[in-house]
Amino acid sequence: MSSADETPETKLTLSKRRWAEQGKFLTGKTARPEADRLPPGQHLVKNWPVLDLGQQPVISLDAWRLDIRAGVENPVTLTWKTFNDLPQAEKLSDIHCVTTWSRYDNRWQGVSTRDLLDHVMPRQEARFVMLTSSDGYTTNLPLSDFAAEDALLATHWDGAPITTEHGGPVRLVVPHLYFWKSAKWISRIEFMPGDAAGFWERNGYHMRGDPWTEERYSDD
Ligand SMILES: Nc1nc2c(c(=O)[nH]1)N[C@H]1C(S)=C(S)[C@@H](COP(=O)(O)O)O[C@H]1N2
Ligand SMILES: [Mo]
Repeated sequence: MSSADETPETKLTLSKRRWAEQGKFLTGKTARPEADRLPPGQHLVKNWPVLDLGQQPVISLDAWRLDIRAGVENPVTLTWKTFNDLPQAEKLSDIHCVTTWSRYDNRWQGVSTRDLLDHVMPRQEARFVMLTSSDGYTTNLPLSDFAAEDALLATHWDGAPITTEHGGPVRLVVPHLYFWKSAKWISRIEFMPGDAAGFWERNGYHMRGDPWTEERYSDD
């Protein structure tokens, strides 16, 4: 509800104010002592394993599209050019896979989810996100986790374009959740008022997937 004496706001300040009201920036990564860096039940690896459903779609940059149309004030179909015109970010983070491997210090470049959210502006009632990928994979997560400070749509890892097997040209990285939430070959992002299960979530895995509290499997 709006009052008559409401201060005029730009779309950007409005979206920022909504985030603040909903406490969306309060979740995400916090500083941890090195000894607490590895979540329970995880072991450290130096290599980078490949995990997917076995289909690794090869997508040319000309053909690449990212649809963000559902549940937003500014629906867009991004091309490689319009995606790369968004502000560029660099993030350093650890990977935690539910199959118990973790990999430290991954350097990612791409577009931060916060800058993407400022661009598309989820509707006020949006609370959850559904991600769809070119291999048919889907996964869901809370909007507050998608909007974490170190989450991004990554195009580069360790200074080079992300390879096809690891989800290039563009994959999501949400480092504070198990890695199955980090959709490779991302092609669609939908914002929803209620939660809905993606591929692994329909197959017994947790709706949120916090490695620190071992949210591996669903309780029911
Ligand atoms: N599109 C897509 N994204 C996906 C998957 C998949 O099968 N398809 N697997 C997920 C799982 S279970 C994990 S552990 C990570 C693995 O990413 P990596 O192969 O780059 O290590 O990707 C996640 N994202
Ligand atoms: Mo996984």
